[in-house]
Amino acid sequence: MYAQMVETGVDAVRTAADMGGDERAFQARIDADIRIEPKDWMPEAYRKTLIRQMSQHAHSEIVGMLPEGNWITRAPTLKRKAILMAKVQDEGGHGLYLYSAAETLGVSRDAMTADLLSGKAKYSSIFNYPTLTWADIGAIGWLVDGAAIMNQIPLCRCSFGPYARAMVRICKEESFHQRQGYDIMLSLARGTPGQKAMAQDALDRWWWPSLMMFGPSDAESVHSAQSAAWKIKLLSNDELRQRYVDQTVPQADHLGITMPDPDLAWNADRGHYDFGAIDWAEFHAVVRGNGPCNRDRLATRVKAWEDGGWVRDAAMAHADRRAARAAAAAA
Ligand code: BYC
Repeated sequence: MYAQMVETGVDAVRTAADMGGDERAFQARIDADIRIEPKDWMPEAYRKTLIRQMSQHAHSEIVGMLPEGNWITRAPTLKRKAILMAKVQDEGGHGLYLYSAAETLGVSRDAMTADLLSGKAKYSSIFNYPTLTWADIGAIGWLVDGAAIMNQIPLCRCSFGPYARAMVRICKEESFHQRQGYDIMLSLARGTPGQKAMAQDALDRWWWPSLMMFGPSDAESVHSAQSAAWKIKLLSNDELRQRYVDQTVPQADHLGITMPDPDLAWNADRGHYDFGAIDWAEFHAVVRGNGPCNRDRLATRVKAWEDGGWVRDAAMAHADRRAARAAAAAA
């Protein structure tokens, strides 16, 4: 089993035989649903897995601000603009909670940022697609935040305390985001034929990438088995994807628009919707950096980092002066 996993690149799941005393006690706590906190002993691989997932998650929130930020200046009404600004700001906040939660594992914010800007760290594939029309803002809220909630509600019960706690607030905000997106879609779907066509076009372009957000199929997922054993993942990629399809199809029906999938059909025996094959070649191309907007997204983040250099320098100079004054006063 282990050899096979190494050959296929799948993480080997640790068994009791592989574990020393500390690790057995750690796994027993996980099995008993006791949260792990930053100062508790933890296996190095658990720490690394969390840093990988949490930092990717934080990067996704920060990069996720870009496709929607693109429409702030062009929102159709003042009210829609105010709502969109608040949403994009929330995403920035989510990134910051998640970076802080990851820092409790001993990694610095600078190191995580450097990995994002160098292209070493991943972020969600979904943010490498362009927002071509206002309907895309509706589709992102409805579909992308909808997928995010489906994936993140279970994370509120994951084994690592700071991650689980950060997710509680994030999920509440995502739920508002999802509703605002659906509200945009509803207005368009009930609008002129041209507006309804715009809503349909956005669904056509965002549906398949949103299914890809859940990651590779369970058979291909490298980290799932070990992450499930550690209760970082409570539901598998395919389970979450299926729940998402089941939840979202009736919402599209209510809008009166059509899912771009001829194979989509209710399967009464399974009690779930069957759906068509995902284009995994597209997913892998996007994750490897060759999606429609990967280069643009990264270039924008790098520029923002460089343009913000003077702010960081000023903040550091101020902190240094205050520290020097405090030291002088204490002497
Ligand atoms: N895109 O073994 P697997 C948001 C990678 S933010 C890119 O299944 P795992 C929002 C995966 O990282 C949404 N890469 O991995 C923000 C791994 O590569 P590495 C972000 C992906 O970790 C603003 C490899 O493929 N949500 O919603 O067990 C506005 C093998 O995959 C993707 C989170 O980050 C992808 N879609 O499971 C609006 C949630 N999928 O690391 C909305 C937290 C997989 O070995 N993360 N990969 O190089 C998770 O739940 C899990 O990390 C995943 C993947 C389910 C995503």
